[in-house]
Parts: sequence; C-alpha cells; structure tokens
Amino acid sequence: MKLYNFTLAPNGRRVKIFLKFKNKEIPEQEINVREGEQFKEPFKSMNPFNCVPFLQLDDNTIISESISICRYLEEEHFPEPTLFGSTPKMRAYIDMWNRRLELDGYSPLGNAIRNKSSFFVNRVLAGTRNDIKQMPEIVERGIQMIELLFQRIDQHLEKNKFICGEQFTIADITGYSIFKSCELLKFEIPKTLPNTIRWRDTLYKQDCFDV
Ligand SMILES: N[C@@H](CCC(=O)N[C@@H](CS)C(=O)NCC(=O)O)C(=O)O
Repeated sequence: MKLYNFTLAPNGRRVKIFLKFKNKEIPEQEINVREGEQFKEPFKSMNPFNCVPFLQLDDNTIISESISICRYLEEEHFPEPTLFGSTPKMRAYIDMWNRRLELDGYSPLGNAIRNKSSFFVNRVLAGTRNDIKQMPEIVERGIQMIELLFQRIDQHLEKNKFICGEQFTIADITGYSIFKSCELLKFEIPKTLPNTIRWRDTLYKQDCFDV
C-alpha cells in the first residue's frame, strides 16, 4: 500500500499524527496540492475528489478521507494501541465524538479559513480551481459554530481528560486540528471556558502531534 499525501495539508497531518501515535511508517508519496499536482494523471484518476490524503491498497482500491484511512490502518494493520475503541460501546462513543467535532467544528472552521484567506481565492472548495466566490458570511458562521461547540463541550471536559475520557482517541486528533484552525483564524477560546482551554493545553503536550 502507499499513502499519497502533502506535508502541509492539515488532513494529511491527521494521518501522520495517527501513524506517529502508533509508532509506524508506511510507504508515502508527496503530491504538491498547492501546485495542483492532484489534477494531473495518474492522481486525478486515482482520486476524482482531487484531494489528499488518499491510500492506495495493494489491489489498487483507493481510500480517501483521513479518518477512513486511519480506521482501515487500525483495523487491518495496526490494532494497538487503539484510537477507535475496542468494544462496540467505545467504538460508537468515539465515533459520535469524532463526528460531532468534525461536523460542528472542524468542517465549519475549514470553510471559514477557505472563505477568508486570499490564498484560497479561486480554490474556495478543496479539490477545485474555479470562480466560486469567497463569502464573509461563511467565515462569520464558522466562528459562531465553534463558539457554540466549545460552550457545549466545556462542562463535559470538566470531568474528562480527553474528549472521550481517560483514553486518547482519534476524536482528540480532530480536536487538535480544530485548535490549529482556531489559531489560523486568530480565534481565541473565551476565558469563560477553562476546561476547553485545559483540553487544548493537554493535547498540545502529546508527542504524536510533533510530525
Ligand atoms: N474530508 C477530507 C478533506 C480532504 C482535503 O480537504 N484535503 C485538502 C488538504 S487538507 C486538499 O487536498 N486540498 C486540495 C486543494 O485545495 O485543491 C479528509 O479528511 O481527508
């Protein structure tokens, strides 16, 4: 198998963090998505969504989506230590938190960044080059959504070291990506949400994020 990735891509970093946590390496090939290499062959036929990361299996199956790649790698190759949970209850609980964080935080922030920075003019949607306009309302909505998410999780974090309890999980990798997106947007976590700040600080000390 081979992982197609780009060092500076936040979603690619999620797979790199996963591998670092597992202390594993797999064959990789860099695709420079800033220079549009993903739109050239053979990459564009391999992944019509024109994004990284994606994993090519030995039978040529392509798995894109960073979390799906991590899930496959854990289930097929690197089961321990688990990041997705080892019981049906924990798998559902971790998946629930990961989806909440992605849908209510990471995706809205990603859209906010792509609608704000001049770097993303003509590339507002990942994997496209076109004249879709940047919209300030999407930036504003991203900030509103992250404020709401942080307000909703702060009390839960009072009794939980990581988002799913004592155990570091894939949902914490998504949480870390949320905090890095907040930095890019220069959004500061309100001081009234001390448990969210403590979670961020705990995550920032984990070795696996040094990739
Ligand atoms: N939901 C996908 C998102 C993939 C994605 O947005 N990748 C970005 C890099 S972080 C990309 O390839 N962008 C190419 C572009 O902007 O044209 C995942 O989690 O893997």
